[in-house]
Amino acid sequence: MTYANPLLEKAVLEDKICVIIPAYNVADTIAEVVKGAFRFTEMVMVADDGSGDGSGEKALSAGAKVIFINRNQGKGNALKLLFKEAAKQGFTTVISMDGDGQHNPDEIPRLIDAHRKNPDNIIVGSRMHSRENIPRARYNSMHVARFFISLAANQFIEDTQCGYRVYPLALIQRMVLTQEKYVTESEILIKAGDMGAAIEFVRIGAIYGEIRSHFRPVLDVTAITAYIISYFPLKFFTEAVVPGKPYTYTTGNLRDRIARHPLLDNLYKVITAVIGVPMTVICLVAYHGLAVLLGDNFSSIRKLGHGYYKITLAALLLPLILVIIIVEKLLGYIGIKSRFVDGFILKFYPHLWDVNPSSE
Ligand SMILES: Nc1nc2c(ncn2[C@@H]2O[C@H](COP(=O)(O)OP(=O)(O)OP(=O)(O)O)[C@@H](O)[C@H]2O)c(=O)[nH]1
Ligand SMILES: [Mg+2]
Repeated sequence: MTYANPLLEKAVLEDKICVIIPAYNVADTIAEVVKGAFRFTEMVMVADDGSGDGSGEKALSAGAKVIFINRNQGKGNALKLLFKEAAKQGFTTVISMDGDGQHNPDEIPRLIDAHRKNPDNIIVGSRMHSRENIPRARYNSMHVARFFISLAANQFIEDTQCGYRVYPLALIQRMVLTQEKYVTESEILIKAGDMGAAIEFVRIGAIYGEIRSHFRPVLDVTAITAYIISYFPLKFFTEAVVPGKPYTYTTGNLRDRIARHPLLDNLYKVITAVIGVPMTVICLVAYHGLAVLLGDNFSSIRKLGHGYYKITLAALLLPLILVIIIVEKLLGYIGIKSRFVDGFILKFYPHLWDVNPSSE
């Protein structure tokens, strides 16, 4: 095997890093991605999730170890299987990447560099600096998601929706992953950040264009949003009554226990979405009222230094955004192009966090 950089070879072998790729109907691109990854790692593992186009076979011929899953069960399930398999084989860190050609393997060394500087951190590729290369609706949903995920994770994460990441497996093993499909990756960031782990970003290229996506803008964005909203009540209840405690996630906490039962999990998501707006107002009252008695409650919000009102506003405006998006879509059908929502999102979902200094 040849390595682009001989020093890297040593780094990879010492750190026991492997590349993992969840794959679903990516036969056109997977072999190139696997071969590209092999330039920097000694092991590439692919989870072929019931693809009907021979993706798994293509990955096998390119030299990857392939886990074949009979029936399609989503990206989250594939990632969880890959984490387990990597740990079983003695790897301590994994680099996850997409198999559809959106992640350039030549950027692996930059991720490994960041990992070597801070081996306990999660490193996430960020595409948010290249807004012009990202479809408008996708960029808007990424911008809103990052506001709420950063809030739950107690730090700014520039791109919360990118699957090109470095995960220390010891950190992953400290959390119970309860969500599926595209929600799992958001769940990981929220739980890691809310346990006190640092999440860094490394800027990478944003590759869109002709690439086919399985991401369903309405259903998958709704699923991610529903989980984030359902994560908040326990976090902010804890923060409201326990001063100086910004990190609230503990393995198998009440939210995890609710998620053990899919029906209960969905019911809880519906209830928290419905009571979301009044809860935000109750939190506002507790933020000011209980502070008189408890001092530094809601410490994750207090340490941002912007007060509570920007967060209240962002939460309260979420339903309005949905309405504006629907109206803009309808206007589009009769030939009227409106981009009002873009400015609205930029204004009301601001960047409130200090940036982790080791990030680019
Ligand atoms: N194993 C598995 N992998 C999946 C599944 N859905 C998507 N993937 C893989 O996850 C990666 C990202 O999937 P995409 O559907 O492109 O989602 P995305 O990149 O977040 O969305 P876009 O930005 O719209 O491309 C690709 O490598 C897919 O093959 C799935 O159901 N099972
Ligand atoms: Mg994609």
